Amino acid sequence: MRLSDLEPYNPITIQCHDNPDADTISSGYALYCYFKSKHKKVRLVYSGQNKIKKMNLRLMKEKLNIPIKYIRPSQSEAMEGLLITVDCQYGSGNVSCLRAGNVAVIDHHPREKSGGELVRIQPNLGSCATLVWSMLLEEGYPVNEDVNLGTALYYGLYTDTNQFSELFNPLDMDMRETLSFNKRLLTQFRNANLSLKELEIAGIAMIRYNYNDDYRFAVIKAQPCDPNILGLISDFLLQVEEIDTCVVYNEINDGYKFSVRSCIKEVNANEMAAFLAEGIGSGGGHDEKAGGFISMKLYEEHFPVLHSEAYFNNRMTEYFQSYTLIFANQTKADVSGMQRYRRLRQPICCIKATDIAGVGTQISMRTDSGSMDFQVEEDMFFSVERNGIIHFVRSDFFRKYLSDTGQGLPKDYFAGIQYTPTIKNWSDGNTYGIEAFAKLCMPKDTFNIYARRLTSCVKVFPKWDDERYMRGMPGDYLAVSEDDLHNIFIEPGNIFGDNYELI
Ligand SMILES: [Mn+2]
Repeated sequence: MRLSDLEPYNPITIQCHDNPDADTISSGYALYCYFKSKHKKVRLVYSGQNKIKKMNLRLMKEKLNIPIKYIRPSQSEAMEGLLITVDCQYGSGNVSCLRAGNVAVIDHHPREKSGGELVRIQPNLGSCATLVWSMLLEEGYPVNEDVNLGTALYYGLYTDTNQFSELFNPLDMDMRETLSFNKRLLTQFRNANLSLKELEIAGIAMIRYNYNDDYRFAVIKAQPCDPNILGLISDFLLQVEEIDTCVVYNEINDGYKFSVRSCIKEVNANEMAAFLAEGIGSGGGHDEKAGGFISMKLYEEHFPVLHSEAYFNNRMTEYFQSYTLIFANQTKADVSGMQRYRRLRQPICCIKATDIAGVGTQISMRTDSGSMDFQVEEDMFFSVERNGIIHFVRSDFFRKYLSDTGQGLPKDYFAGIQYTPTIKNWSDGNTYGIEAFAKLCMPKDTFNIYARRLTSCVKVFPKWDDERYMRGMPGDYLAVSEDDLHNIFIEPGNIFGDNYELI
């Protein structure tokens, strides 16, 4: 669904979720601006038991002139025209149900109900603000001419991603860098983020930790509060000597919002967050900081009688029991039970860093499957697979196994993924499509491996990097180079058949 699909309707009511936060307000406001520009009769409303009280939100409303109005849940006569729920889904527990003939949903939470034509849900985005921003751009709306709107959207993303620390989606990053916003106002909002009550909640939460000494993790449940407190507590917890990883969560907006932290190289927080939310929500982030959201409805369907504290503790334990570790430097692979494969001569996208910019330039490469930030060095190479996975390729490896075909990237190379990979050059501020620098390379057929399909999770610290592991899940392949049994690595299952053939 695009915004232009909603233009036939008039009047239009935009509804934020109850107990609105900065994200729902900014997303609603952006829609308000859009439909105003289309000369619609628009209202921006919220309902529920509580009116907006928090100082940062009151400031936001006031300083940015956001015309959001409170309406009582009881006074809801059937809505004329169209009702759009934003940052929430019509019929969910966190949004008072206003009666309406036509309903549209724009949200970044896990989908709770199927059906509905006027629905746009992208649960992997850090904020709903990002989703609305991208929808405005789709219609050519001049977002950057309106600093108030830019400030609102920026603050929406800022608060929904724990001050950007849990932000990981490439589109979120693009928005963060592109918006024009008022810095002074943001500082003001930021410094009115917490109330004294929330200070107390943070303090109480910290003394009620749950500690697992087998796996050195802590779990904390906080009372309902600003989600930024979850990040604050979890950052603090990691400084405790006995704690390696932690999850801090609370119940908010009809679900559980949580922050995850890890300070050990054996656990990437983003994977732990995804594991905690698997099947009932969404989670992600970075190696050290990540977060997520679990839908209450889906949680109750899956775990009707399980207390949330038990869920998080069990699930953390399961996480630690779910994988085996391989340190390739110290391990000579046992290839019995493995089969021999030849790497097919399938072209692969490669990039030479100095083709992008001069040595020393700061670069960000972004795809659906992650991002890579680096400083350009002489003789530095990357490969980007069709599914968006980026690998750093050592130059001696590049020369030994790959040759440049001299051709550009075929148009359909990234056809299977959503976000078309980009490269950002931080010295000139420009963003480019990856194809501008891509070399289509061909593997030399000198590369044979032993491999076996995994039936459980394995983390391999490869020979060339004992700080970062490659993770293999059931269905992926554990692979070993034929000529070096210490060269152990993971090949993703979904593209293994395209890249290798049995010898
Ligand atoms: Mn949100």
